[in-house]
Amino acid sequence: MTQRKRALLTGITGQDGSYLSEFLLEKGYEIHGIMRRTSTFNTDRIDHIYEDPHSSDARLFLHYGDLTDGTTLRRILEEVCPQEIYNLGAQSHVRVSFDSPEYTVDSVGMGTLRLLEALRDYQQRTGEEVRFYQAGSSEMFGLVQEVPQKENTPFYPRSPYACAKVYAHWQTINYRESYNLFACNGILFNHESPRRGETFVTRKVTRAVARIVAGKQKKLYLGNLDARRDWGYAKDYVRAMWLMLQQSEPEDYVVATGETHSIREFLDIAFTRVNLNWQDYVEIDPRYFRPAEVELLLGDPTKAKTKLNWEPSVTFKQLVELMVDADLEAIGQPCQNGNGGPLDHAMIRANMTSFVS
Ligand code: NAP
Ligand code: F7E
Repeated sequence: MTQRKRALLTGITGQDGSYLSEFLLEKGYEIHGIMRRTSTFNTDRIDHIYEDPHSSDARLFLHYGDLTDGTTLRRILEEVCPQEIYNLGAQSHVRVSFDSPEYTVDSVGMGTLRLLEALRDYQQRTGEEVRFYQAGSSEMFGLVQEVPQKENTPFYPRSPYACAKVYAHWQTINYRESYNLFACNGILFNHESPRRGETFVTRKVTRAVARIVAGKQKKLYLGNLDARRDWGYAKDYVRAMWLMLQQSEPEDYVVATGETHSIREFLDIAFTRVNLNWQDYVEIDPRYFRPAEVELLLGDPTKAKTKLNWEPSVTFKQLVELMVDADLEAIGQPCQNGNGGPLDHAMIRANMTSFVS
């Protein structure tokens, strides 16, 4: 009987960790995820795929650990003996990284180094190849030096988060070249979904749309509406991570849609989905401005398309609408009218009488 492949994931409880776990389970993998101990449950995104580990069918296993704790990472690696590692764990919020720079750099930068060190020793000791995926970010391009951004576009990071990702990126290359590790950097542009954290701008908007429709929120406070991002669908992006580790050579890849849109465009589509004008609800709160902003990101995914045969499957408009619909559903509001069109305006107004005159 052939042994099933084992994958070890950091960040399994996050947006990408949950989609990647689903994807790998479908491919027949056994999954081991490292999760932080928290005083309340943090497994919402993976509860639907979790099985009692006592069951003989169980293929998803969770281990307590933290990227700031190298001893534990090492122990888990020795126990699990994976064929693939996906390093998705991070303090991933750019604005928060200005408030907590040391912790961000510790988890994102040093965390990656700790994992690479453990992997280097494991591979040297056992002689077994373990393929490594590093979750790099378009934030590394920061103050962009070239449009669109490609694999060889110079980095100009603009936040503690982005500086730490650049460090992790180069350490991954350094370990590949120094110790012959099969280590790949994905340079992923923003990717979103109904599982996106509620404080990232896309989810903040779609969740607010649903809450406004339900009469639970009156205003939406945002920062810089002029920033432009290359937004894709998270489910598509985890497929690219896996594809990178299935190639004959370890390389780095940009994963993006090749389109850029402003926060205003996102607002337009999101509020139009429920027949509202975003201008009636959105207010600017300077607290959401960043000390240094990344104004424009636009990726060139040509390499991923040609070498990995990867394509995004969801358009920008579809992405916004699927996120709005999911938030409406989560709050108990019907997503669409009987004709499959946007929600009925009068019905929304009826639900909003508490605050709309
Ligand atoms: P996310 O939803 O914020 O998930 C981050 C994960 O990391 C969570 O499981 C979180 O655990 C875990 N984590 C945080 N601090 C940790 C620590 N000290 N030790 C161990 N685990 C820790 O992020 P995501 O959107 O899934 O992104 C996945 C990865 O891709 C991240 O590295 C992110 O920086 C990177 N990335 C994301 C995007 C994007 O647009 N989504 C684009 C480029 C790169 P809790 O659940 O306990 O908080
Ligand atoms: O901000 C602007 C904000 O926080 C996008 C992370 O996954 O993608 C993400 O980082 C833009 C910025 O994502 C609000 O100033 C306006 O220009 O949704 P975001 P991000 O900073 O691009 C990259 C690729 C990652 O790697 C990161 O891990 O939206 N914006 N008003 C706002 N942003 C937030 N969060 N909240 C606002 O109220």
